[in-house]
Amino acid sequence: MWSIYKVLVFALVSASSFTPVYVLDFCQTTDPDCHSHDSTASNTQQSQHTFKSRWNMSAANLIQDLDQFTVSCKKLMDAFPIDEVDGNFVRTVKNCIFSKSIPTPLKGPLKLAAVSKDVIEGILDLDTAVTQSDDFLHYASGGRLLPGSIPLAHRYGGHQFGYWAGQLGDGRAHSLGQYINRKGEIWELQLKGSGKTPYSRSGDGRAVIRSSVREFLCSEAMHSLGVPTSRAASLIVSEEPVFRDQFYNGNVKTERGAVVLRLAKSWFRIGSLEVLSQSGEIDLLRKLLNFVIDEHFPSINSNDPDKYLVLYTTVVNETAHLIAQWMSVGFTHGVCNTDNFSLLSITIDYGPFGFMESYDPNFIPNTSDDEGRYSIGAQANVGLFNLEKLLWALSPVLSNKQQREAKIILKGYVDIYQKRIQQIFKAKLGLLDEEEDDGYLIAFLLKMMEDTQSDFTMTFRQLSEASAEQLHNRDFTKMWALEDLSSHKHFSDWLNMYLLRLSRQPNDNDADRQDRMKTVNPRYVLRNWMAEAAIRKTEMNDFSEVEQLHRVLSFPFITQETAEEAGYAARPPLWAKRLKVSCSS
Ligand SMILES: *[C@@H]1O[C@H](CO)[C@@H](O)[C@H](O)[C@H]1NC(C)=O
Ligand SMILES: *[C@@H]1O[C@H](CO)[C@@H](O)[C@H](O)[C@H]1NC(C)=O
Ligand SMILES: *[C@@H]1O[C@H](CO)[C@@H](O)[C@H](O)[C@H]1NC(C)=O
Ligand SMILES: CC(=O)N[C@H]1CO[C@H](CO)[C@@H](O)[C@@H]1O
Repeated sequence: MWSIYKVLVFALVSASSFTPVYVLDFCQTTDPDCHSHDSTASNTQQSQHTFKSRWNMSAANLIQDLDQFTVSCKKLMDAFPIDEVDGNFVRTVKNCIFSKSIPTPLKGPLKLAAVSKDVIEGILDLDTAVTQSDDFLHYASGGRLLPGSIPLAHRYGGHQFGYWAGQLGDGRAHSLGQYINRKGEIWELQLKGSGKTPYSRSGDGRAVIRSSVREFLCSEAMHSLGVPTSRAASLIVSEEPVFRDQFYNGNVKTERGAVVLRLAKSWFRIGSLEVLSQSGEIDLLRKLLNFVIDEHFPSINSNDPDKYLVLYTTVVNETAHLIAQWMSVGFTHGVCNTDNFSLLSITIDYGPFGFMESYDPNFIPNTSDDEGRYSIGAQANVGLFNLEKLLWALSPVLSNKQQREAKIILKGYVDIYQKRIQQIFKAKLGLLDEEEDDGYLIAFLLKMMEDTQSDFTMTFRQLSEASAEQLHNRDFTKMWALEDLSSHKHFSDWLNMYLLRLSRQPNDNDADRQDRMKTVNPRYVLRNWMAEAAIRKTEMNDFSEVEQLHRVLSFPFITQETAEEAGYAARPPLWAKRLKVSCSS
């Protein structure tokens, strides 16, 4: 297996010809505030300003009444045969893509623990005020169905930890239907933790507060970091007892059930295709592919005889880009099975994920993953594995010639990934143009970070915040990550090389470099200890910290007073080191 370090060094010694990207498009182009420069503004002012300019929509235009909010299952139901059997009992399902499945209401009292205004208003066109109603609590937790909703559970399969696992499917998620918003975008709404489905296997169909807080916060934080991801609209907690063996050590604890209302343009996965190929349902495979192409890949011509090959090419490219973006912020997914990999190449299924703190290519967020199959450094390779499985799933609808071409395309994956990684890390260092030694400069830095266990996020951030003069004078007061890094015996060599490299950028100045770097190097990421503190409070019905984290992480590139006071950019507290990720969800 590769590690990111090996991948980088490998890429960096050889690669040289590509177009450099000066400022990475980490944010939504429609989002004027995303690239705004560092400023310590008061949070409320800042978010009000941003909310307005983000949507440019007066409250009067938003839907005020939940009865007016309808979703539709028509497209999905018209496109595919639906499981003929009803009922939420576990079974093997054939010849369909979905089973009808009614959510099981959570036992009350229910409480709204968090809501994403960005999603509620910006995607769902709803006035946030409606989330304060009892109706919303029931709609968004599975107790009542939205107008038009016929809840569905999706049948899929997948390779888990390297092996074919057979039928998997939505075991605790229900698709409520699609919503087409004012911008004409199609979004599929899902509840997670809403009870058993035909695909629950031995599970209880529930999700606990712990894992739901993590999914809510992380999916929204990833969006704000500019990483393609599913979104979260709300988090509702209940008093329903749920039993979990958190560390798989026989120690079962009673936790509380929770439901996240989440959305994505589509929830189809590599495993959605694999299950059809595996069971020889080739007509249905073709139907699903045509549907996905028509609905989500408008640039692919549906009459093109090579359309499945073009789809494959697109997924290979976008998966490489997605994983490179994960690496750029130290995100480790934790369970990159083929059924947790989206066909639209967005991040889905937040489970035992983690943001790497001390730089370590072997960082593993899932403490039970002893082999390190899904360590941060292995992610690029796992992406390749999953794309191989995708190619296998597509083979029945590809001619021999197309299969040969697809294999060549797959070979190109490594190259796409490495080029992207190099662009990203150059941008993280503020490098313009191109020089032969750029790769060496990056690899050198990462090696020093590894040796000194420097914090990944804050090393890059503090390099952005330090002026060239400060760097030159090694004036790292309050820059704890750079202090750690500078203990390396080769630090001065590297620093001299870096400063010289920066001084050779004729169309640049130091302030521009800093500004540029601050738009790609976040100051705040969802560290485990931060999530943990919010989880503990949420479990006691105190939602203030979830809200605070959600707000802070919506502007990860901007220094914020509340975040500084909370220590979100400070050296992690001592207790954080002893923290184990809660794996069962
Ligand atoms: C907001 O929308 C109005 C009307 O559609 C438009 O005239 C105005 O320029 C927009 N403002 C911004 C900041 O986009
Ligand atoms: C590959 O994907 C990236 C990210 O979505 C996109 O910007 C780029 O244009 C794609 N490249 C090709 C050749 O399609
Ligand atoms: C963590 O890794 C172990 C060992 O591979 C695996 O059995 C377990 O399912 C993983 N946890 C999650 C939540 O995926
Ligand atoms: C977080 C999450 O949803 N992970 C899923 C990934 O896929 C496995 C099956 O391979 C599921 O069991 C997990 O729930």
